[in-house]
Amino acid sequence: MKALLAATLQSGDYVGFTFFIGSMAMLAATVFFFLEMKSVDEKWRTSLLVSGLITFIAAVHYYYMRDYWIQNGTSPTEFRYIDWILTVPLMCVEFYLILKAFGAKIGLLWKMIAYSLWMLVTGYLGETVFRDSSAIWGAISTLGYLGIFYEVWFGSAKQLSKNSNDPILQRAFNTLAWFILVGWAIYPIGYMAIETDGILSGVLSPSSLDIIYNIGDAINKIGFGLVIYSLAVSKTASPAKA
Ligand SMILES: *C/C=C(C)/C=C/C=C(C)/C=C/C1=C(C)CCCC1(C)C
Repeated sequence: MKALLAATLQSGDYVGFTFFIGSMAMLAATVFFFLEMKSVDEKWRTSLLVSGLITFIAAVHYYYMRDYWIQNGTSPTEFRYIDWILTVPLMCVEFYLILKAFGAKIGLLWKMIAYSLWMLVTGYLGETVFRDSSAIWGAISTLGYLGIFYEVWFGSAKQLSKNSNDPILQRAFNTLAWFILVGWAIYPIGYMAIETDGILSGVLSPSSLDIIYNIGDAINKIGFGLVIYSLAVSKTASPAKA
């Protein structure tokens, strides 16, 4: 029987490194967000709770993913997408929560969740069942991504933020919108590294897929949470407007 799985992390296994770093970073971020809940105004606690849940769900999945990687040396695709299908909708909830005070309707949340489910289900199909046509499924998946992108850059979410007349909220909203544009764009690059069929598979080694996804997760899940945290702290210090 193998003792500690951790003992089998080999030197030079950079993908394995990022799985280990990722799981600790998610855990640390979770503790931080949960503990900080008590230091912000009551109406921001749910937002911080959701930030902590996002990194918590990721921490648990990273725990499984790193073992999977160590044992099999292949992508833990199922754990990856189960993680995303829980955490990405929660990121949509974050948008909804900060815009709620300015009149966001629940329909906006459902629309964003529908886009993200479309993006992730079709992305999963492209990585697994229809791997031979991963490029087509990647393109179909990108439509969902564009839907979310449109919502926060030009659509009703953007409009609500604009009309809020609240510079603190607008700053946070705009930063989150940049996360969607730049941070989320990291993922399709990883996807294009898919072995043999990926558009970038000639340039990127297949193992870059997991490294790129892991970097994307760290930036987006922890970064997103920190933006929410700093919004909550600023609003607690100057609660005047909403
Ligand atoms: C915490 C996890 C996050 C923020 C995951 C985000 C994932 C994406 C934005 C994935 C996007 C994809 C495409 C736009 C096309 C190719 C397939 C995907 C699923 C990798």
